[in-house]
Amino acid sequence: MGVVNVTPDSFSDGGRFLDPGAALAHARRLIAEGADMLDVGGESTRPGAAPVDEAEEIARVVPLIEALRRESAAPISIDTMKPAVARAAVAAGASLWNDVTALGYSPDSPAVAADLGCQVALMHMQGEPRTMQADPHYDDVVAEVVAFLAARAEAAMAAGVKREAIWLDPGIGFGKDKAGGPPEHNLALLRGLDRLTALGFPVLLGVSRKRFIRAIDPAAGDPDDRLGGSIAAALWGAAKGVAALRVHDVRETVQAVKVWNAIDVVGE
Ligand code: HH2
Repeated sequence: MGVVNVTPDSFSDGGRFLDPGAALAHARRLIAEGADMLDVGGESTRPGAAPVDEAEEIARVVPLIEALRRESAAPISIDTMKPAVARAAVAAGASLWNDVTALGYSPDSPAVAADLGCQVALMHMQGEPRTMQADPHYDDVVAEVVAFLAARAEAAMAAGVKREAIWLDPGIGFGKDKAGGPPEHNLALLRGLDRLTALGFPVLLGVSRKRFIRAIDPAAGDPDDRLGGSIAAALWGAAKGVAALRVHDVRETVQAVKVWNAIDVVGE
């Protein structure tokens, strides 16, 4: 899943693709590089990010989704917490609602997801983006994240979302590990991915360019400098059976997964 952020302030590529032409060119490039799906977002969820008005978010993402739909069959995911944005994006051609609030932003979200009939990715986050890195706390991060996602999947199904439509995501970097502290929560979640895949839903994993890489390698201060760590964590996810990797560097990740797969097949 290749990331297309149509935002002025995303943590790794904010502002680069706010212009519709630049966003479309970037999306085309990710498809050419081997992305099986594109994740289009019009609101940054990085720690401290300011919320975006619904109409503004729709104006950022819908023209891009429409343009992509005209020229490519690649599935499109909409990265939004707002039901109205998901509705507009699905009408424009998106087929997956990627919600970092696991359909928890609005009481209407589960019913809207059921009504849209699209796929839904439910992600775990502690707190909300503005403050989530201040002081996250867990007694047992893996157990709490797995229990939360299982409960959100139940809530989605109770509202009418089909079981086959649900993806789960542990939300690496979302209310995990105090800013500047050791990466304990994120690493525990990566180590414990088996316990999430055991729920039987496809798992989506977003490790690309995230801050926990800098916590391990302080030389990786700039998000663009985190490719090696991103690929290492992506391959770990692949080994644990995740169904999709949400990445900024599609070409490099596709190559890494291909090589890893080739070795794994020979090894069987
Ligand atoms: N990470 C980001 C955004 N959306 N969605 C899911 N399901 N999983 C993730 O790990 C995830 C996500 C953060 O990355 P990015 O889009 O590059 O930054 P920003 O939120 O600042 O736009």
